[in-house]
Amino acid sequence: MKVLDAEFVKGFIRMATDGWEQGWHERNGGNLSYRIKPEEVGAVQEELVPREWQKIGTSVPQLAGEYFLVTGSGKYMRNVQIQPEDSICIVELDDKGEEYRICWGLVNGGKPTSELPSHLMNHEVKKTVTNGRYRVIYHAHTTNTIALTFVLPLEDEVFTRELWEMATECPVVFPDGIGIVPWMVPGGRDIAVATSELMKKYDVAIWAHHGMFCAGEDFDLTFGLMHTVEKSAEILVKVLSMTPTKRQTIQPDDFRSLAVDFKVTLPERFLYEKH
Ligand code: 2HA
Ligand code: ZN
Repeated sequence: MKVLDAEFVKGFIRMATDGWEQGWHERNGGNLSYRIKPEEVGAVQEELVPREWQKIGTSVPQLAGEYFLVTGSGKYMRNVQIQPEDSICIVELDDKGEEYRICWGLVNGGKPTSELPSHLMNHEVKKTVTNGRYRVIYHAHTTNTIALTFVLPLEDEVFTRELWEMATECPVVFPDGIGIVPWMVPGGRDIAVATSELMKKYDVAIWAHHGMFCAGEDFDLTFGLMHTVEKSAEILVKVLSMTPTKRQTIQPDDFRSLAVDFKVTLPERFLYEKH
């Protein structure tokens, strides 16, 4: 089968396009990666031609030998649908999880996303803690979430609670909460380590003054998660633009009732009393 005919590639391209249409991917902002299933690799094997091994810049031994579909460094999310062979690539990892080689795509040259260390370290954590269920890592420059990192304290508890309050579905969609990475230089190992630490307990990590990372089982769930968090952030931005104080809101006991009916566990540390 041709790579571009594979369902996982079509799903990846649709997600990139959806993110572009949301306004989350100015210029070359944002990146996406998918940990490919062995049978999906097998189905497109005829088109895979390995190039030179390159250093990842970190070590992900739990991902040794795995294949990933990833966006290219400097490539525009806008162009993933229009020129997929130029914008995205399939990479294979070596048997130590320290090097990668491109096997398909980036036909005009280039490298995988500059955030490859963050993507792979997040994949490694999520593969381990979900028993291999999670396959998608998504980074976008979500406008309203970024705006909030200038006005809310950069604390997991505050972001989680404030975003839960803005839409009743939120605690059901991300019951484990949201982690916050303070401002750091993007692209390197340090921010990758900080983000992957948070991914041990959360599916969402916000990079202050930069954007968001989401992890999930498939494209729909991961995109839906990012969309839900960003929509909630948009409501909070609107509320804060009207008034510094809410007249009424969802209270801690309301969240506790919701948790019972929707069969989710909401950690008490997010249900603090406000003064
Ligand atoms: O340009 O979003 O974080 C890609 C990025 C880097
Ligand atoms: Zn970014």
